[in-house]
Amino acid sequence: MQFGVVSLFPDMVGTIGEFGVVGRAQQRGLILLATENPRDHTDDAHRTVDDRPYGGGPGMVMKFQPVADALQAAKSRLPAACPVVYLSPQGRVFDQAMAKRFSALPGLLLLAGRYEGIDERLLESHIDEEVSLGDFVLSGGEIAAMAVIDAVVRLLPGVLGDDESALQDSFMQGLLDHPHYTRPEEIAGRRVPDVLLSGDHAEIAKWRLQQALGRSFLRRPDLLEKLDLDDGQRRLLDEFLKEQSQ
Ligand code: 4FM
Repeated sequence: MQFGVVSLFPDMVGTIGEFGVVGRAQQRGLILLATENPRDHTDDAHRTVDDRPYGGGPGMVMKFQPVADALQAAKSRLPAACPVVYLSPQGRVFDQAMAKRFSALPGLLLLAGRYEGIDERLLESHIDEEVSLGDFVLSGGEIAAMAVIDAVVRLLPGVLGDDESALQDSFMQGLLDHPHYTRPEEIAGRRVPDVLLSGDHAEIAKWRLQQALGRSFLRRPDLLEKLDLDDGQRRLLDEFLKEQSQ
């Protein structure tokens, strides 16, 4: 899969390809990451990419032309029909389902803005989808673009090993993950739950599902409401809540 990112800080975006899962995916040729800087699409001596907002007020707005030209240049080096995604708090909230949808595409072109925003006419003429990581304000879209790329890359075939890909299951099922433990068995009087030491893999799987259901109910009831629990899951959750209340 090919990713393009239009950003005034291309070196920042490039660092995602240096580490961990995404780094390995890039080394192995499973993804291509290319950046395009609007500043390289200016023709004045100061290489101006921003201007004052019409109507006044504080801050600056990204100029139409350098961003439009950078998007065009990035597009020309990506597969045809790559959607252009703008990262901003005004967008639809990113989730695992959106990551999965993006992961089926041949490529994705992400626009990371800076300053107070981009000229609205860019949204109308050049942007297919506006996406938000959540209800908070970053200093620019780069970290959001990097988060989207990271979440998408881990879903691409062959990127995660067999061990790692099992880890996807919990959130992929729409639930929070279960608790994790490693050695030693006891830390300051806190013991690893007995079931995890039992070697009974069916019981362990049941306990993990129960923990995932219970934590989702307590911390993220919105996630559980989207699911249609079967009788077995319902019973596990009821049992969790009964034990919780004792
Ligand atoms: C976006 C700053 C555009 C400047 C931002 C411009 C954000 C978020 C975010 C800040 N992006 N989810 N939340 N961006 O805060 O995606 Cl021009």
